[in-house]
Amino acid sequence: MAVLRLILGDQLNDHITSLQDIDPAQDRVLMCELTEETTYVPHHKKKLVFFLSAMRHFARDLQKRGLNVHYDSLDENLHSFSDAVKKQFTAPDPITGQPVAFEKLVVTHPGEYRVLRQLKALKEELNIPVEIRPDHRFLATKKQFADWAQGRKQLRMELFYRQMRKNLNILMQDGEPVGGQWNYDQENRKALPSDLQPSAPLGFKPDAITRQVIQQVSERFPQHFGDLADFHYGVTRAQALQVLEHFISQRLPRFGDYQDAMKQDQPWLFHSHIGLYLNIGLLTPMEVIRAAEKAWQNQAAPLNAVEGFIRQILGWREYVRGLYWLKMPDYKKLNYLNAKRPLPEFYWSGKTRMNCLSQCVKQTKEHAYAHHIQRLMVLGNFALLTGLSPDEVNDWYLLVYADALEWVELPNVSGMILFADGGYLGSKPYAAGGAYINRMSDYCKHCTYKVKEKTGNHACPFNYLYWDFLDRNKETLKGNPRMGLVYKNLDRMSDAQVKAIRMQADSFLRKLDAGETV
Ligand code: FAD
Ligand code: DLZ
Ligand code: SF4
Repeated sequence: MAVLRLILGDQLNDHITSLQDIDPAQDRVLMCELTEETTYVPHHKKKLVFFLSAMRHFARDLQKRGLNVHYDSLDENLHSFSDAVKKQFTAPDPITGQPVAFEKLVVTHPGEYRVLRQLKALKEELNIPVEIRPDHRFLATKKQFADWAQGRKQLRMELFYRQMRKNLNILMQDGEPVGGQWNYDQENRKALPSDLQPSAPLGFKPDAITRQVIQQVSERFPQHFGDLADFHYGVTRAQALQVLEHFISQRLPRFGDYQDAMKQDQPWLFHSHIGLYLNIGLLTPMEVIRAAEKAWQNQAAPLNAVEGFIRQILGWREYVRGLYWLKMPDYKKLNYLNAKRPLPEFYWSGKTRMNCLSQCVKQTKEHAYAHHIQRLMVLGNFALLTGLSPDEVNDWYLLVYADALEWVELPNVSGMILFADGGYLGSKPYAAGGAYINRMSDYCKHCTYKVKEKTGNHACPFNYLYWDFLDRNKETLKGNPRMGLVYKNLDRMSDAQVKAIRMQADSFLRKLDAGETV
């Protein structure tokens, strides 16, 4: 009997488990553009173009392979996966005039808890068998992660990463890490020299399919955040592979050195810009890791760069995915620091005198991209220090970045930047004053605030917000062994100093709440 095979928008891979054992003579592949998926958060316009165009290209390629693909475009106005599947079970087949009696629905495990719940509900809703297959694109299964986490008081990415290196024999020799160390991060914190110019990222001219999607997105989602101009992302596997090759040859050698660097008007630096392709299925983590490892074996890139890059994918990416499935659905509700402040307007407009924030928002708006340190130490640090509501911050990160899907966005936001999980993901909050941003960027040179001033009208707000954050959350954070030193420093401050910090932070936060430009 025929099988209906549903491919979700982030499962664009020929080897996806839902396509294994397909019988091209009988089975039907279903792909659908849905109101719910395009609007459950109002995604950045470029993210929408990326997803919808990549989906259309993938469907076209499956059709070229001789598969029977039913593709519902936005014009069908279907709301949810449930509506799209229901239609397949009830609508008459164009040839026989009768609905096809599918034996079952087959789908690969979705990336989001929200969608998993919907797919599970389909069983009862439509009274049909639904087979949810594992997603083999990830390198650790949900169970492997849960087994690793079992009995551990604290989960630490570094330990998980070492285990993954051993399990998969990556950058290993005779059971030991190559070069004798697991981690070369101490070499990976250089500021960018002023005369070093990263090459432009590889871009692609939109083809007819992408141009049509751009038109539709501009008409249907005019109120969504983000610019549509100059869409240059790849939308096929062949293009994603070109981006990977370009990164390995042009940028990987310096990825490590300048991983944490930020520079005025330079959004791309030495990063790979492949997160969106990995997350949608156009690249697989293992092929990316092997390509980087090969570059080191061929002496085309140094170990600090290759190890640092591989750790992001084999370590962080797998770790946050494991954590997401281990802790959902409760993870989404966590708010350890009881943060409640609404998201300031400048996260949309970029209108702030704080140059670092304005740069990061501007780039996010233009490209649906910001690199890790911008997300973490500028946009994230501000959200942490000013106590922004985890729900609002999560929604923002989920909609603004082309690589954002909840399984990876949520642990990074609630865990890594907001410490809303109380320390499952990281052992302490990533809080920092302006000195860190000044060390890693040239933003402060272009800012109206003075990064060296601690208080006063011209002082960099990060400086007093940092101490005010520590002071405000003293009861909750003081017991954290990794915060001992900073609390000792706070305790050494005179009452007058603490009072000045509190007053200045209070005045800043009032302005922020009143919608004034800060
Ligand atoms: P590179 O710097 O070149 O890194 C290579 C790859 O490593 C990335 O493509 C990504 O797949 C992986 N990676 C690196 N860091 C992480 C991490 N912390 N978690 C998971 N994977 C990682 N990444 C997403 O893919 N989607 C998100 O929605 C997302 N939201 C984030 C939100 C916050 C607050 C922070 C701090 C980080 C977030 N990240 C997210 C992680 C990281 O910032 C992006 O993966 C990265 O910036 C993508 O750009 P790139 O491909 O050039 O990455
Ligand atoms: C992100 C996204 C968007 C914007 N649109 C669609 C869509 O129209 N149809 C679809 O199947 N998937 C889309 N996606 C990706 C889904 O949101 C993603 O598959 C789920 O979040 C499950 O991980
Ligand atoms: Fe950002 Fe402060 Fe530097 Fe201005 S001075 S760019 S606000 S860190």
